[in-house]
Amino acid sequence: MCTPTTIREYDRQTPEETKTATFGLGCFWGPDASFGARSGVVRTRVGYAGGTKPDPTYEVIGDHTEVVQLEYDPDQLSFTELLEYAFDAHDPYHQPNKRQYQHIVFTETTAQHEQLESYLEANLDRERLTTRLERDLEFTLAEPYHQKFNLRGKRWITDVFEKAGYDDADRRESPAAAKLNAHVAGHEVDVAFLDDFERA
Ligand code: MHO
Repeated sequence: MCTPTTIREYDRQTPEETKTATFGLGCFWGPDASFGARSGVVRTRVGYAGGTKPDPTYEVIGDHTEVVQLEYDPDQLSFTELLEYAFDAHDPYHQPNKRQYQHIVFTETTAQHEQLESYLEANLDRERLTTRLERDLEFTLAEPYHQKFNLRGKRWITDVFEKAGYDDADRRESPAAAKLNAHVAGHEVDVAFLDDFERA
């Protein structure tokens, strides 16, 4: 059941140590939900990255790109698996003209960078690759309006978070919210509290 208690309990049980991964895959609402569905993805948030202009916002995005940022449990999921999902989720040989929606794979550590190199070597044609590969990540959170966008207007869910005492930032960072957002977007989500989840 989706109650304030189940949400709080689910969020309390999350792994202590997570790693982050950040991808530009077009409009960030989609990957927020599709990555949120994956086992081992603990938290999701959306924002702007990949540009140089200070303080990007949705209205004044400048030269930045919409990105999704994931916190994942390295005991359950590897960066290479996330790369598989990310490359399945876009065409690596076609880059949208609009910078806002471009494809970018960020690597934040040497280990991630090495995994990316091996992934590319094994799976893709480097010559034709148009996806941007970037190592310097400066991430700016998107507005609360864009976080877990599929929950927007779903009062029967957002009320539960409110009753649990969560504000916008708490909900954005909530592992339970990531799973619920994925679920209402129509993704298969393997989480016990969703088994008997119904619109109240
Ligand atoms: N064309 C989409 C873009 C949203 S996305 C956050 C829309 O407005 O529905 O860029």
